Amino acid sequence: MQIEKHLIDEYNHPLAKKHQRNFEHIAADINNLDSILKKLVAFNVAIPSWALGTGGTRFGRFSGGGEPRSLEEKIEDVGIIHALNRSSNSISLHIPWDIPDNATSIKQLASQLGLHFDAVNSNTFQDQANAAHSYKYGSLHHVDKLVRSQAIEHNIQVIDYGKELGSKALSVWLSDGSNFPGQLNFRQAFQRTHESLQEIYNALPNDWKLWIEYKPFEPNFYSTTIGDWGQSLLLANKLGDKAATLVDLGHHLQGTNIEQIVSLLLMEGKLAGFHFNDSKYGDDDLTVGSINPYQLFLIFNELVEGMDARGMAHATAIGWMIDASHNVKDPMEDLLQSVQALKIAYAQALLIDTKALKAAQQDNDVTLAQEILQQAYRTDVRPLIAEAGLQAGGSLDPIGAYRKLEVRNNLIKERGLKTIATGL
Ligand code: RM4
Ligand code: MN
Ligand code: MN
Repeated sequence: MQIEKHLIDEYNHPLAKKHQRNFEHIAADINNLDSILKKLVAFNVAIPSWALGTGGTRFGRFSGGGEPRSLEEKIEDVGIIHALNRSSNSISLHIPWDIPDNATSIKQLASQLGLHFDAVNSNTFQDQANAAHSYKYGSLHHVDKLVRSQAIEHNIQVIDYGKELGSKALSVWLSDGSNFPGQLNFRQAFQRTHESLQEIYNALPNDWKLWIEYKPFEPNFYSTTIGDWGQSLLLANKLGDKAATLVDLGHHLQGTNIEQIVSLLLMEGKLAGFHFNDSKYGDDDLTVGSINPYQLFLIFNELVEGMDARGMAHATAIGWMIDASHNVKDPMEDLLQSVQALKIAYAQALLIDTKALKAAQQDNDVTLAQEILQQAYRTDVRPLIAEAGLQAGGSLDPIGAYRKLEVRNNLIKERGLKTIATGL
């Protein structure tokens, strides 16, 4: 299924007047309106191939209908999301959940829909059918060289798939760790991980990056071999310029100051990008901005400030991606909500009066500094997002349009009620 542009225009039409009123109201107070709108139009967030189906927990999974049955159908779903919001122009593949058997036709389908391929993700946290060795006790950190070699080979194969599709980064998340004290020698596990990553790094094309993700716990509950940003950064520094740290918002212990981590990684030129989601307790993989939108805004504040300080192009200098799991919502509605939340946080960060903030910091005027940040955060920027979407050819209200056009019902008719997508 594809959404034709005229259907979006027809949907927008009756909403246009009200939008214009709201937009003019906010626009009146913004000096650099054009530049903000341009940045919002340029901003795109990659959709993970594993998040287009219903997610589950270890207790169960309640699939919805019309889930994509193949990689082609996943790409079509991203095409629908992108047609509605014009801010989701790429897809990130997880292999082997989504193997691009025929790269040429896959690429062609994607480009017809205005999409390209973001980072490719390897998977050494599950055993694959017919694999010679098991990852029960880890992969790149494993005590057995044969297991490590199998995991290294897999990563190199993922790079090869990515090359065919035009990806420019390999994203590695390891579940390697230990469940009980005494199980592992931390130092040696880390050194083996470094050696394994070095082999993978050596296989990267020159214009590629290696993104190293960290996570404090789960599926291992005592230690994770790349457990935090310090460990990831240590590896990235040892490996070289092509390696950097990937921040998944759900991969921190409660109360962690993620925005400070982001600021320092940016300062070091070592922020690879993001897996956006939200969480209340752990790696909950909830809709972006659904639990703690203020934290998201503070992260975007650091991003805008830190990227501007280094002269980086916001839209392209790092990887922007969602990593979420939709257990009770329609995955596409959830993804539309997530992208919308990201654009809201970004727009609010762009509104911050940076000059005044710097002066307040210099004067140790704590109250004023907070006022300046919250002035931006408390601005309803939704008319700006709607205007940017409209200018880019999308819908004034992506979820409203998705529902009005009965996308899910159409997909159920096309694919059936009991389809199950590969993924989380
Ligand atoms: C992990 C991590 C990875 C993702 C897997 C599916 O918790 O967030 O990025 O690939 O889940
Ligand atoms: Mn992740
Ligand atoms: Mn995760």
